Amino acid sequence: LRRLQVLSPGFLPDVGLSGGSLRQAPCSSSPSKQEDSSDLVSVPPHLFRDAPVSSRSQYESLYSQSLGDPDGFWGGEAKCLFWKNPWDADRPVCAYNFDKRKGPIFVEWFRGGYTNVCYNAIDRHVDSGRGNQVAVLWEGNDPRFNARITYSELLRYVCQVANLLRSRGVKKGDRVCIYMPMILELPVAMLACARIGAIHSVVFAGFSAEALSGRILDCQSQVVLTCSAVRRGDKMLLLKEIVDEALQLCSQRSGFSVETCVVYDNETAVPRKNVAWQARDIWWQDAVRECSTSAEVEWMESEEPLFMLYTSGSTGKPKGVLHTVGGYMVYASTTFKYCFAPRKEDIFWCTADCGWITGHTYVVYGPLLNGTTSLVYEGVPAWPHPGRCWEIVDKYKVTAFYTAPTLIRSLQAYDKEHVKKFSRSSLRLLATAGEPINPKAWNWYFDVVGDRRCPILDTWWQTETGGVMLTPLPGAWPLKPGSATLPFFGVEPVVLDQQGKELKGPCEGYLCIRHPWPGIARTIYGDHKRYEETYFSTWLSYYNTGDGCRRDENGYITITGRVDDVINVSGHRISTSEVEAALASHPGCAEVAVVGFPHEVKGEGIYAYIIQMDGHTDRGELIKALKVLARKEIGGFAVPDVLHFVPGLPKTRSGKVMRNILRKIASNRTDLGDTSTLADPAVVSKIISSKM
Ligand code: 6R9
Repeated sequence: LRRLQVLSPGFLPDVGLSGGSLRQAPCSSSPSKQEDSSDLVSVPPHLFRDAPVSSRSQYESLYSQSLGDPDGFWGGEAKCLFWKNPWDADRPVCAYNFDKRKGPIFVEWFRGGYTNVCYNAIDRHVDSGRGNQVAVLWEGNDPRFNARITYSELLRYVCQVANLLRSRGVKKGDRVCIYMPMILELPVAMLACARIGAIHSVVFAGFSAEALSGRILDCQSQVVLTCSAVRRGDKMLLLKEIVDEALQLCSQRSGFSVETCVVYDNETAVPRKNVAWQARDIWWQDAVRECSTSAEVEWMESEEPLFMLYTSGSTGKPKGVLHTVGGYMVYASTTFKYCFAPRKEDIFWCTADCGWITGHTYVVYGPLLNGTTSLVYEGVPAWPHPGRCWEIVDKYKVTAFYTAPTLIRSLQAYDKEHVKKFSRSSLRLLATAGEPINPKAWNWYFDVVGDRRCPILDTWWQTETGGVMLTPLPGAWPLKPGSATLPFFGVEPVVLDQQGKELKGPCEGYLCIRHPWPGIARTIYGDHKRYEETYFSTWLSYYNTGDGCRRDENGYITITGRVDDVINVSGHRISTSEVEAALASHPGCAEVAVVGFPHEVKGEGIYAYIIQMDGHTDRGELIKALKVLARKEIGGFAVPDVLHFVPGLPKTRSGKVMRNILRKIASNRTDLGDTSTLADPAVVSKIISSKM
């Protein structure tokens, strides 16, 4: 029996739960004991009385409207933004084909409408008298450096950069590669592109020259925007050197040469005179100074491209996921409004780098489209001390904090004191994205960081979805640790079984989406066939997310991980994240990654990589305890065959654990592929040498 934990006596959650009793999910192969041990958590809704949605019943009726009358719902949301020309009234707001058998896959929203995302994110607020409000707060890696820019100032700055780009020949439809650290100029550069209709391709400034050159070549960007160098934590990154090397690779490999490279002079990291210079290079500051502070807006048809962003698939080269103007703008704006229920005085801090989709949608576009103040942080989370994040929260009175579970897990390894010594009283909302959050990390986030006052939005979505797809809405229904709960408006998730049959009620299977929502990516740049094959071929007539999920009788959806992370042990389908959650709940365990490996008897065995918590010494006891936990939380079949203690895990720079590498190490394979794009490539050999 599940206990409903109500933290505020006056608040009864608005769900059809009678006492909260739960049946086991019907799929015999779905071990869900791990979930049974976690309670539903209700947070007193007083912090969100003015939220656009404040109860589940209100959500249900708006949700049905969004599915039943997309024209009414999305048309209404789109009208909150400025359109130079309205979209065609004589056709539906959305036209699409999700079924290959009926012809090419396509999605279109708001056809015939003309707008501009930069205009909506900045000019609109200035025009309505909010020019003096702070648009972006910036905190440097070094706590002594910070800056703030109002909407009016941002408008002038963005216009200057737009003019600079135009003066270098950039026009509508051209690709501009942005390889910059988290300085104020990064959002400025993105918005300047959006203003003139150029397609920005932000490449995370942590990728190698090799990776950067591949991305520049793929989209043939004639202009690159970068920065001389940056300090992150104790490390110095010489970005301009990396760009030079990448551009050399471009010309060596295919004779492609970039015409202009604009370099922001970051004197706090490296003096100007130390930066190697080429004929194509110009200094950002020198060039910007010469440019006018007003720039015409390029009015864009709704389906024209806004940006592309490269993301890795399970195979092959990175995909340039392409988003278009109208749909992305409406989706970024609408999801931000409902999920984060922004108030005028809010300070919104999303820790994601603008090099990832979360940075695009919830550092830049979502907050600015809503006229909110967004915080940009240049540094790393636990530097120079493990409490840096909470110090920043207090310094700027941050009201909403949005981060990745990996950050929570890494901070959780330190003493609570590093959190508790900061007040955090300005916080009213916490959120996560990017990977499953295990209940232990969730509870730490909720108890220690949020003092059990702040709802946690576990938001599930993807680069391809443009914005949040599954999420709790703050204060509107009880939370469940580890579950992204319910679909956002206009999103109709379906759960399929192995045969592609839609499952009803509580179940477990493959997560797909039935209809398009405005934020769905329209294609993979230059490779529409790959788009069709990746997302619309496994299951015909749905968008295939590639994730597995479980739905309970409350309708709550819990992501069980990428489908390829599912292992099959003696016929039991086990999600690796489920085993991970069980093991990670032990206090001696700092981080865990679980993969399958070939096993003579069981088909697949379970191989667990464990990072032991600092100060926890008795390994023998820990091994025993972990086995007991897996057995207790999931079942005997879920007890790992191998428990391998490692000093670190191979992670991408956005913090995702690269399970394919771990899988190969577990099966003694040596063809580990390219490990150079890992956050710390050296960790791989450390893991191999620690293998018993
Ligand atoms: C936004 C972002 C997408 C993949 C996605 C899924 C995983 C994201 C999650 C989550 C469980 C969540 N993922 N959010 N898994 N719970 N709340 O991260 O986009 O980098 O494209 O990654 O991340 O596996 O399919 P992206």
